[in-house]
Amino acid sequence: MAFTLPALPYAYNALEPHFDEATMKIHHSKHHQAYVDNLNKAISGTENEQKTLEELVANAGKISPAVRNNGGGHWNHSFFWESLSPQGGGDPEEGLLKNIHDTFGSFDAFKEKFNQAGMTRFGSGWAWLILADGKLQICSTPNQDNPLMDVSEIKGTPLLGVDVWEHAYYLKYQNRRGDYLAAFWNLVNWEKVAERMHA
Ligand code: MN3
Repeated sequence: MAFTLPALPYAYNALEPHFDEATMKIHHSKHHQAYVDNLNKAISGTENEQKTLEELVANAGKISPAVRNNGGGHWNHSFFWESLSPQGGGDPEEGLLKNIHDTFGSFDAFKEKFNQAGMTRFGSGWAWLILADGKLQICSTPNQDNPLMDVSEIKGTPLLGVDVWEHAYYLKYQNRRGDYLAAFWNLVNWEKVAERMHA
């Protein structure tokens, strides 16, 4: 079963002015599409063709780098698009907000720590809010790895993630990763994040 590119749950220009239309279009239709295409190429004619994306990601350390990188790229981007919304931003719902307060001290302290994870990820990668042993935790991963992978230093269930590859922000923000992360908070789909936490 070949993997396919999921449609964005909103228009390319729907996240303006925070994430610009050109970046969203290239990011989804070129970058994400390439991960899907290269994943399909890498699994074609192998036993991995029968596996789900979740199975491939969970066994990243036992599969080829091409499947790990492109499978991770496909999973991470599909997750990222769903984490954003034109109606996003603001505060999370009460249960999630309380959990954030209890874990990080305050919502601002949480955002600062998450931003720091994104800022200090050298080169390309992702910053994450995860649920590990029932507790919220912030971490980051290199390249297209994620906390579901057996190879990940810190493992858990991703609740929120942000792409800090330059392709995610360079057109609008150039080298200003911090400005991109600041804009990201205006788009976070907290309903989706809470739904993942309660799942
Ligand atoms: Mn990307």
